[in-house]
Amino acid sequence: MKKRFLSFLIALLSVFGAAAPENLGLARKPADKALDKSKFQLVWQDEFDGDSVDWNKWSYEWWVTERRGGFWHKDMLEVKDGKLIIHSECLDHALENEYYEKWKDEIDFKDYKPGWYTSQITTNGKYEQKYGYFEARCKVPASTGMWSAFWMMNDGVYEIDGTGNDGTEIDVFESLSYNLHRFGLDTVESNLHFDGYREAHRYKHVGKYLIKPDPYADFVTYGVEWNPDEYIFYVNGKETARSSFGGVSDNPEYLLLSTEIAGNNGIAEEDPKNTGRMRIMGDEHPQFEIEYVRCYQYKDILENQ
Ligand SMILES: [Ca+2]
Ligand SMILES: [Ca+2]
Repeated sequence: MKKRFLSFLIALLSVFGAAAPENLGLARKPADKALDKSKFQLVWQDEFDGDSVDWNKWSYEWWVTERRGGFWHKDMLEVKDGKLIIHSECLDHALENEYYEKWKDEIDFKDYKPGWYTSQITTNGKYEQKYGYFEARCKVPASTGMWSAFWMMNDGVYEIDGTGNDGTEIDVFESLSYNLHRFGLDTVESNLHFDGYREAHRYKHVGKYLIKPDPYADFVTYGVEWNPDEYIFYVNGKETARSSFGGVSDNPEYLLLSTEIAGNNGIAEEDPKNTGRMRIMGDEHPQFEIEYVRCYQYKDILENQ
């Protein structure tokens, strides 16, 4: 009996042992390899030191109002105490759309309705960069169903050519996993996407990480190094994962910071992994707080320009 149980246990372990942790959706601890910042030079930054968003650096305007289970609205952005804050709040009335006349004829245009409001901000049209090191220091909202991210994009992401060379969505980090982990551990993750978001869409889950201190309670530094060979992801200056999946993007990309709400058609409902209803965990006004965003370029590249 004992022996049979032992062989069962060994069989079970070999099944789990055969799969990489990320394929099982399990979190892993960041590796210890430190980022070498000496090879970079700071070329763009926002420390959020003012009392409003610097619209010379950032852009809000987009025809997208409804986003999953909530709405993106400019009024949910605030710069205060040296930080950019993306607020999230459930409102019993629709906010006004200052871009209504401009965007109302877009195919997917939707009016604002009562519900969960949050926001996004991007450097699209203001700043983009090819290769380098990109870093943000932030604290993500501790709420099931809230999905905050620091990510990079360009229009080439939608071009279908079987590679990510023309553009890859680089998700430096995403907070998809608050209170969703089966062992009660909160994680963040990094992902890559290219060739649009329909049939040809290709995607790699680069990694999922347990981080100390808790990224849902404390500020954490997230970064990605991007060069012609690969993307290298960092948390608090330590390497977490690297990938060249699908070929590395060789087009300049812009930055985005955003929060999305679980659900569909503007109705907040289930969290992204269908583990339960949208739940605000102890805070009715969750905040995605960003201390700074900094972009660095390789000194080698700058010297050869
Ligand atoms: Ca700051
Ligand atoms: Ca492509």
